[in-house]
Amino acid sequence: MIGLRVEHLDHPLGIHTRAPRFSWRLPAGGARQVAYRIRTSNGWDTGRVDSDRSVLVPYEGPPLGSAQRVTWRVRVWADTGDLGWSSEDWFEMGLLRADDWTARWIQPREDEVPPPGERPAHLLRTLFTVDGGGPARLYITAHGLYEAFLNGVRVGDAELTPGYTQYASRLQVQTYDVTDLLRPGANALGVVLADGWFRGQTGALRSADQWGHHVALLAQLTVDGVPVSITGAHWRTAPAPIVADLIAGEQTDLRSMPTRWASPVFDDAAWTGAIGADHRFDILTDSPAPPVRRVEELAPVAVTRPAPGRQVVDLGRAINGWVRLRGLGPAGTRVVLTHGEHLDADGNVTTDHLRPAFPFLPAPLPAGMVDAVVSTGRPHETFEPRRTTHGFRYVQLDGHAADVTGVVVHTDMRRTGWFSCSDERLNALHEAALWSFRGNACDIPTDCPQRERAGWTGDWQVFVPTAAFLYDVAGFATKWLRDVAADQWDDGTVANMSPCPPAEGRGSTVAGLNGSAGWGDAAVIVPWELYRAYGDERILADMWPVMTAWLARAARMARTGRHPDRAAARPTPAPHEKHLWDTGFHWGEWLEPGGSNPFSGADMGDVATAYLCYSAGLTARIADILGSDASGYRELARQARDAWRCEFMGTDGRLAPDTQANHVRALAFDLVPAGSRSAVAARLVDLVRATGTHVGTGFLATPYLLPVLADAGHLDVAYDLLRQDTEPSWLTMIDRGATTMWERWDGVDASGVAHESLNHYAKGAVVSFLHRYVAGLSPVEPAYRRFRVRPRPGGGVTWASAEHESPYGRISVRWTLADDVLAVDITVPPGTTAEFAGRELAPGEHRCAVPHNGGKGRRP
Ligand code: RAM
Repeated sequence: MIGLRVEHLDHPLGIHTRAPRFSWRLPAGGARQVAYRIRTSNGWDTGRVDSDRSVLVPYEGPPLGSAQRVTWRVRVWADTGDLGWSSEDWFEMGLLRADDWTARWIQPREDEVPPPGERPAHLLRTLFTVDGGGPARLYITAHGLYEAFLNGVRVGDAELTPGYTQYASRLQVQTYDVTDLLRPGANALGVVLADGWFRGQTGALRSADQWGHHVALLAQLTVDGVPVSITGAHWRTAPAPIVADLIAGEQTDLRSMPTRWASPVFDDAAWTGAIGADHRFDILTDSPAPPVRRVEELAPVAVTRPAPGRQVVDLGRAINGWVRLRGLGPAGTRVVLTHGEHLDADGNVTTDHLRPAFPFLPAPLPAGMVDAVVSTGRPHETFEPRRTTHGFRYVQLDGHAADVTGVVVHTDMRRTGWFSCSDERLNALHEAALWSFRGNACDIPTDCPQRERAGWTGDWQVFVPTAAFLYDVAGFATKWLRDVAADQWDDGTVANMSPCPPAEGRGSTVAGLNGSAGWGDAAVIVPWELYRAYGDERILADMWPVMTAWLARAARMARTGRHPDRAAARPTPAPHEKHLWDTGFHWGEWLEPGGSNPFSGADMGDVATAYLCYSAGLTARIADILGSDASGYRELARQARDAWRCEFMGTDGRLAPDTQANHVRALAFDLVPAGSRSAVAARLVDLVRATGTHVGTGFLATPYLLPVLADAGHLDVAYDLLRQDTEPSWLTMIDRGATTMWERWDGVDASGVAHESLNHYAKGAVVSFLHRYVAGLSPVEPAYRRFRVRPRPGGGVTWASAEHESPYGRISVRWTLADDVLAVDITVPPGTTAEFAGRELAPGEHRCAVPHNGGKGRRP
């Protein structure tokens, strides 16, 4: 057996899950599992279990204790015979109880706290001795961002720890194996503590101090399970010569950085004692996700000198992360780094399009993303700002021309999806969507990596199926959903973003913007998509209270309120209005070309009622899976659908509003009667053709546009839209040089001026069409246990291929079209079944050929 995993991680260290789930894969070949047996080092033995289950099998052994390390193996019997025992894998528990901590919270002395963006990081250190050497662990977390060093050596390679969560109720602790960093005798533990999300600027409002006014640290180092170093009043602290803020940037004068400050020999007599702090232990938790890491480095592709003393470095693509500088110049040389996604007409970096602007502010807020460093003049010196992040492609260096390496930073997820085809522009589009996701997966799924960097629910909801094809997002999305749950209001409102900083949540001046349809529905749609991609039922169970409270709120709002326009037009409510959700704030189709402004109070009942129907329907299916009563949700979906029809579908079958988005939703969410589908699709085609075959949808309907056209027999129109290259269209972005997806269709306009974010993955959800229709690979049963291969050639594409590393193993589909014959190579992993051209394919390699009518779109 291969690919042994615990939860969604490779041998996790420090988990809190009391019943971790085991997964394994069968070696490639034709096998199907018929039985398994799991044995753990703490005495759990399942014996032979006749079952084909190999994904997420829960541990049911003796209760697991704090810091307990467990090894496990699995033996599998397949239809081809006994496959024997796997090699050994392990997991280790974290500190599960508050009283496992003897460490106390500490904070550095801060007599005066400068304004956000200008605050120094702090150095904290302690000395301790060890005499014997057993396994050593560092359990550590912070209010702010910590970076730990043992005897001067950096602990681990995780970045931006402890990660971004709803700190009011969830704070992650990392567990590191530090056995190899300790030495007999004196040891020093040092920590750099910066503001991070906890206290630094967050979101478009640039709010700071969202969870507290002071940074703080909690750390406990154990050898053989016994604490040998803990945070407490004996720690020494000093401000660091580093000013760091996630949004503003990081500035340092390397000449002022004490050398060897994290080693035992350093004299910290001039530092001050740490202050004890009274922070919570009961909210400490683990992370179900892999950590953020430096995952890739990029060499510059071009360097220009638009002005004296200035150079502009082009990394060739937009990323999230930072740069590493070498060659910092003679002592005292200062270089200022301005990061951005776009150049102005003179070739300088511009961030004007990224500055948050609001009607209630006199001027747009600063874009930030400016770093600066002053050199010591020492050879081989480097600068790497690890306490900030930037969304950028270009970096402008003023003052000195240092050597630049781009550092790509995001959650270190496993890549699981690939696509390519004969059309290079479609490949470029796929690459842009992929990199937009990579640019927005920095511990949480963000809308954009430069402007507000917030975990907007709607953006992730529309993109999660695409992301789950490209990367293993199971742990990453689970972590985020825990914050969605933590952020939910008592009345069921789901916050716009998670983690939701208090300045944007309940009780804030913008509280009323939370709870929008299509955004809050992430509480239903994201768990559902994770279930589909990974077969994870527990996430459905965990999110059940959240999704049902969200639906109860929507149903209640539908029942109790009326949109003023409707009330004016129809003083007596029609009976169906009890299930029409037309009140509250909604982003609506958001950024729909020519669409209504959500702040105008326009009626968004068509969008909201459609989502009520869709989410209620999904919740009914989830109830079936969990063995709960689905009938109420099925009924709610039916009532919402009827209300939608009564209100938005005329007796002549025409839909209002007469927009692409409304027609797309009607088809995607099954809102119209079966007999009307083809007429609705025909009208959608008319609407598309009336715009000269241009996409007219905004955020919500865009992912469904091409699929509904293809499913309704208009594959040619779907391809025409996909390949359209005049604005608005996807390929306009590619032709204008986009390396990530833009927030707006006119992100860079015809005259080369940038508007808003150039790195928003939402519109990139179109690449699911490449996976599922062009290459033709889509899941039928959870975790791709059963999948469909149905290539839909068109648009002049002569070959396409997709690969997906599913929980059962690697699926691959590759087709070529020649002489009206579609030749398809399919790899079906062990334990799965593929559907192709009306046949069922067993595990193994298959080569199939079917007649094809020259790409006109009939099924092969
Ligand atoms: C924008 C964000 C996000 C979107 C919301 C409604 O500011 O960038 O993409 O979901 O607004």
